[in-house]
Amino acid sequence: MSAAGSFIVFEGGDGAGKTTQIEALAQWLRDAGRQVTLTREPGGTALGQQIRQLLLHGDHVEPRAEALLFAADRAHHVATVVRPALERGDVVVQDRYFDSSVAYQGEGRDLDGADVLHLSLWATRELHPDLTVLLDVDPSVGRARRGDMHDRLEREADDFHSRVRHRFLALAQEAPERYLVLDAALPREVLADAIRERVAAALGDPT
Ligand code: Z5A
Repeated sequence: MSAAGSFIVFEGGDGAGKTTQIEALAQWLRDAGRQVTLTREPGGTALGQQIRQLLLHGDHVEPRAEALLFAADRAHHVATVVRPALERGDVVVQDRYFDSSVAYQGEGRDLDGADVLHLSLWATRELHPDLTVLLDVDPSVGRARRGDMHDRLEREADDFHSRVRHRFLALAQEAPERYLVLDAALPREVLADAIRERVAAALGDPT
């Protein structure tokens, strides 16, 4: 598990509002006197930035190579950023983690989800989040919010994004005690309040 600190992950489809909610949560935690590490995958390290560029803005990548590159980013990120922060006692608030691999590569790319998860567990020496906030978004809503900016995965068809969405929901149903699932169409402040309430309970009230 996550040693001294706490590990909170945000997941969901593109345009779900993860960045918006992560920033609000991090500010609230800092105002409450918590040390926060805000990070993301892919791209939470210098090496990860290069992997991110290849994955999201490069040419075609074969599905198995794609899964391995996300796992390589994760292995380096967890070892050099996330675990050290947790060992310091930080609250790590992270945009995407291994559920994204299971949903996008396992379901979207039609690889074996168990294989994809196993790869991430190996890469991270089995570091699980303490809490995963899943912002559940209809792909058409997410697409409308994103506007004209489309990376390599965002350009995939609606069917791909629907399968990804349902895999995220299935993962949350398998372990409901470790997830907070919210309708991403709710107003920003309603979502922020619900997230704060759950995080406060998970951290033993940081205020
Ligand atoms: N990926 C993968 O395949 N496998 C993996 O293992 C991992 C990732 C880790 C990373 O994209 C891509 O990598 C992602 C999955 C894949 N691609 N796809 N497809 P990213 O990290 O660059 O971006 P993203 O995760 O797709 O998020 P995003 O598009 O940046 O959106 P967001 O962070 O979830 O949302 P936002 O930026 O906070 O909000 C989007 C807009 O909506 C913005 O204008 C907000 O003002 C607005 N917004 C936010 N909340 C609301 C509410 N509640 N109501 C109305 N409007 C709102």
